[in-house]
Amino acid sequence: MTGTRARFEAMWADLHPVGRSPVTAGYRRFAWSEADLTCREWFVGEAVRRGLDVTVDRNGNQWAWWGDPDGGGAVATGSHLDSVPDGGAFDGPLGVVSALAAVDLLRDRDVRPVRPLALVNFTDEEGARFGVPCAGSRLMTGDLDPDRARSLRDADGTTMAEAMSAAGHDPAHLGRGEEDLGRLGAFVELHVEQGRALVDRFAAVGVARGIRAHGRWRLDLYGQANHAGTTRLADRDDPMLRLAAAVLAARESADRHAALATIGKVNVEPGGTNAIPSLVRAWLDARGDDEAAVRAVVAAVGAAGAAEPVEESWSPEVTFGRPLRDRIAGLLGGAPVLSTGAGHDAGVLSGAGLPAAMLFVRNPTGVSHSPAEHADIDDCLAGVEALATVLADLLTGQS
Ligand code: HGY
Ligand code: MN
Ligand code: MN
Repeated sequence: MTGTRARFEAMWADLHPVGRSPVTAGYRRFAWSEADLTCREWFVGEAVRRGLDVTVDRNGNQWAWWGDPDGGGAVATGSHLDSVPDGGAFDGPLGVVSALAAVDLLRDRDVRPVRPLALVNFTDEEGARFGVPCAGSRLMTGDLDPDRARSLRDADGTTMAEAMSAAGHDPAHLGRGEEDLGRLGAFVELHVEQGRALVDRFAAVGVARGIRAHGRWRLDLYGQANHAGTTRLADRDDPMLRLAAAVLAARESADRHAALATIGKVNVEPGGTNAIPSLVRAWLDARGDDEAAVRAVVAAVGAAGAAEPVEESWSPEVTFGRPLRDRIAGLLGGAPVLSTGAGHDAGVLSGAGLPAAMLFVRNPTGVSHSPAEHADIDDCLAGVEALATVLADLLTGQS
């Protein structure tokens, strides 16, 4: 594995500084930003170095091909390179770097694919800039309307269409990629685990059972701007009080419905220390074992905040298909099978009917969406080995 270790660490070292905050050590690789474009250029360089043909689909997703893209039943693997604000180094990039390292390993072992292999960097998986997660894969599957996507705005008011155009990608052709989907026979995504299941099982690699239902809603809480020092309490219409009620309701209803609810992003207007806000805009991230539980939490939060939650994205519960999952678990000697509450492009593709699976790599603390996110190099190499084993089987075995 020394060759793999050296190659993995060299790629990791190249990516490591891109979009990393010197203050927090977290990453800010937002879709179509300078940091994201640098990551995209890095991906192309690594692919070209391996003689892979790089294409960009109508939705901006990058594909690096080993074999003829139209060879039929392609196996795809990869993940994303964008991040949440102050995200960790592994969420997304581990899947992309491992895919490249797995190609090297397959070639070391003289594996001769009978079907094409595509390495993919899905664009805008986190939805950190424009608010819709898995935007690149949702556009590809038709799960995200292209007109809605083009008009999504970031915090500065820049639309996704403007950001894409500025990055040199024409947004005019966004939409379901029949041809792109038609090329694929299966998708396998390797991802750092965002939890402690593998730690608790003393296992380096696991296989995904499925993804819990989850979505994002926006609460617009309007109030009456006024002076903090002269407005009597009885005369106030302060939306902050409704935000407080909504946050407490989120925790209470999530607990009651065995769900998870987070309000991690709040915008206050006008944002003056000595002014009662005119508007408090808050985003709810709710997740649960089924849709009913999630929607019960959303309803409770809306009632507490006295505002109708505006749904910005919805991801139904995903159960990855047993044939591919069992084939992979078998290849990996009965690796633990785990469910997750984190969304992934593999879930979007599975929901669109493509056989999809995920491999998880042990995260010693389980912490993610944080600069503290980590995976030990030996576990990363175990992930590459596992991915190469799975790809060798899928690329040479019976489809
Ligand atoms: O939010 C998620 O579950 C994923 O990180 N996009
Ligand atoms: Mn993430
Ligand atoms: Mn991810």
